[in-house]
Amino acid sequence: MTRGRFITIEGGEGVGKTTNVDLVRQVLEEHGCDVLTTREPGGTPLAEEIRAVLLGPRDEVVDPMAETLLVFAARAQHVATVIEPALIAGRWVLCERFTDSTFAYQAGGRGVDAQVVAQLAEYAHPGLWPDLTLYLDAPPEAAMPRIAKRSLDRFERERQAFFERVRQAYATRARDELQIVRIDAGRELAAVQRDIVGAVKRFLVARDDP
Ligand code: Z5A
Repeated sequence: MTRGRFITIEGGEGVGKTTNVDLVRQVLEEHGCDVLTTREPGGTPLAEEIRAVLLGPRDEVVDPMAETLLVFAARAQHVATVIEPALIAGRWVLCERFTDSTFAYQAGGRGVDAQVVAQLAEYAHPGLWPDLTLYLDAPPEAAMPRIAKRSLDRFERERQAFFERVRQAYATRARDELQIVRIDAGRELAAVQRDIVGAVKRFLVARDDP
């Protein structure tokens, strides 16, 4: 059985991650891939409970390391019970957000040491990194108005400076990690989707399966 591939979709609030999951799934399925879609934080009953704890607005200030450990607790459960078994079974896993989000939000946004995030990642998902990451990038001033009408979670209530640090951390990851493909998501949806389809098709052509 050939191991499946792990594809993630990353980016800030309102850049179009959820909007484009079905599109990516469709392109993969047209190529004969058996696709499992999932998300973080979440993807299992326990991890979804941790998601609710993380996202719910609260009066208490949340310590950045406590937040980081909660993210990784959810991720360890998700990887062990959903992602790894699917990959071993030859399925392709398409996940909204993964550890690049932790580099962006907890290291970039909150100031947690990126080396600590890297170490925790090796404990939570040893040897597992995405084969392809579609990084949808748009300035917060373009993306935030898209979600302005819904009730905002604890992260979405942060200030502009926080989102700028998150975006900067994503930019650093995209520069350093070859599997990350940056897509300009500040444009109209049709243009964004053209680039997403192109990136996925290039990955499919380049993959080295027998
Ligand atoms: N978090 C963290 O801190 N650390 C971690 O390690 C992880 C997560 C994994 C929840 O994530 C939070 O968890 C997240 C970081 C933190 N922060 N927040 N908030 P989430 O993925 O559930 O939350 P999100 O990023 O806020 O989701 P979102 O706001 O729904 O963004 P999206 O999925 O990228 O956007 P969308 O729902 O696809 O689109 C939003 C609207 O824009 C919708 O009406 C679309 O029709 C519209 N849209 C989409 N694309 C376009 C274009 N191109 N033009 C115009 N309109 C568009």
